[in-house]
Formats: sequence, C-alpha cells, structure tokens
Amino acid sequence: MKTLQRFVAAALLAASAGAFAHGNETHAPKAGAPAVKEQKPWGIAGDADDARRTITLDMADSMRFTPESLRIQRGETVRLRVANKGQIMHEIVLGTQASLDEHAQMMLKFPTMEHGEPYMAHVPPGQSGELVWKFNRAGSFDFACLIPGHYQAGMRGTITVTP
Ligand SMILES: [Cu+2]
Repeated sequence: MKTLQRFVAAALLAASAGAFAHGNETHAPKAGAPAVKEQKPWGIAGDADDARRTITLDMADSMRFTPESLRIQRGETVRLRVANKGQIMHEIVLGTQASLDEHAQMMLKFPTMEHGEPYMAHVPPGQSGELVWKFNRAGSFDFACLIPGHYQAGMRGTITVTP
C-alpha cells in the first residue's frame, strides 16, 4: 500500500513537473534559438539585452499613470519599470485602444481571470515591476490598468511610436 501511494505521488510530481518543464528535448527549440515571440500590432516581446532605455512609470490610487504619454522611436526596445505608489494592486497592459477596450470588458466579466503576457505587468502595492518591449511598429498605442474600475476611471495613457 505504501509503495502504491509513493508511486502515485511520484507520478503526480512527474506530471506537474512535466507541465512546467522547458527542457523536454523533443519539443525544445535548437540550442540558442530564441523563444517564439508573437508579433502584436503594438510591437513584440523584447530582449532585456537590447534595451537601451528605461522608462519609469508611477501608478497611483488616483487612477493615474505618471507620465501619461510616452514617445518612442520605432525599433526601440524599452524597459518599462512600473512603480506602484498606491495601497492597492495596479497593472500595466500595452495595446491598441481596441484591444484594451475588449480586454477591459473581459476583466469586468471575469475579474479574477489570471493572465500573463509579455506586454503586461501586475504590481502589488509598494512594489515595482517591469517589462521589456520592442516597439517595431509605428503608430499610436495605449497602455492601461485593466483592473475592474481602474480603466473606467481613466487609468490609461498613450504611446506614440514615431517612424
Ligand atoms: Cu489600477
């Protein structure tokens, strides 16, 4: 009986480890190959080594980002450091106005929805988070905090990527 229990425990452990493992030889990309990055209309996940500039954004319980607008040169990889100066959770999500509107609607319906993408960072009060993003498309984009009520209260800003 003990042996069976141990076997089950070991099998469960192996199964859960497998779900998160990155070293699976049959599925791993070639050594040195970058992880797959998904091109979005507002850019693509960046490599920290390519970031020549760090922009610091403050988030406050007044539902405001400071600064509220960013200017970036097309092709730039930027490290965005977001400091939560408030007493409640905030987040930053990059996107287009349409993608953020849609995402904000989802957040209202499913407030506890867990999500993690390279173009977002969730920051507990008093802490800082960061993301590295390559702005390889010119245009006007947005960033926002999509925690229910925050976006609706105006917690958003603009990103202008110049050609
Ligand atoms: Cu917020």
